[in-house]
Amino acid sequence: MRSKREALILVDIQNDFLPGGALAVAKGDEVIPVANRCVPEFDNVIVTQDWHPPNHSSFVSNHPGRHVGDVVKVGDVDQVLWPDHCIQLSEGAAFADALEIRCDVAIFRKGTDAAMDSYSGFFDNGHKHATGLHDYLREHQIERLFVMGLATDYCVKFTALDAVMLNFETFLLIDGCRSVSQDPIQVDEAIDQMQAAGVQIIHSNEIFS
Ligand code: VGL
Ligand code: ZN
Repeated sequence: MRSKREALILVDIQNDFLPGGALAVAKGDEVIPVANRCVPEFDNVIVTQDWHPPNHSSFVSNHPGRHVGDVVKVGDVDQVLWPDHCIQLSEGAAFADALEIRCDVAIFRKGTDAAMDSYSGFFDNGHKHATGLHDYLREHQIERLFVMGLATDYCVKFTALDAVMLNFETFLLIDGCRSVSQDPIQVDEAIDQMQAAGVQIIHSNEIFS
C-alpha cells in the first residue's frame, strides 16, 4: 500500500468511451487491466464520471446542421461537438464492467450542466464551477496524484493540468491512458503540454517498487 497522502484518479473509464461505445476511444478497454493492477495499491481511489443531461451543449444532436468535430461557441467558450455520450443513468455512462473499484471509491461527476462542458475532473471548461474534487483532496490531505484513464488528449489532460495548477505533485500513468486522436503528433502534443506544465510522465510499473 502506498502513502495515505497519495490518490489514484481514474478518469472516465465508462462504457461509452470503450470500443463499441458512443464516443469510442481506440483500445480504451486496454486501460482497465492497468487500473485493476493499480487500485489495490492506493488507500484513496477517485473516479471521475462524464455525466451529461440529454440536452448537453457538447452533443452534436443539439446543434442542427453541425457535425461531430465542429467547434462552436457556447457562451464565450469554444466547444467541440461530440456524438451524444455518457447520458445520465444510461448504460453508456456506467463504469466499465471489468473495472474493479471498491465501494469506498469517491465518485466525481462532471458535465452535468447542459450549458457548459467539463473535461477536467476539477472544474468546468470555463473554470467557473468546481466539482468538489479539490475540496475532497484537501480534506483527505492528499498531496500527490496519479492520473490515468480516458482520454489522454481531453479529460485526462485537463484533469492533470488542473492538478498541477492546484499544486499537487502529479504523475500521469502513461500506459493507463488512450487517446481520442489517433494522430501521434497530436497525442505527443497533449503529453508535451502536460509535461511542460509539470506533470511527471511515468509507467504504472514504477509505482510497484
Ligand atoms: C471526454 C470528450 C467529451 C473524455 C469526455 O473523457 O476525454 N472527451 N467528453
Ligand atoms: Zn463528455
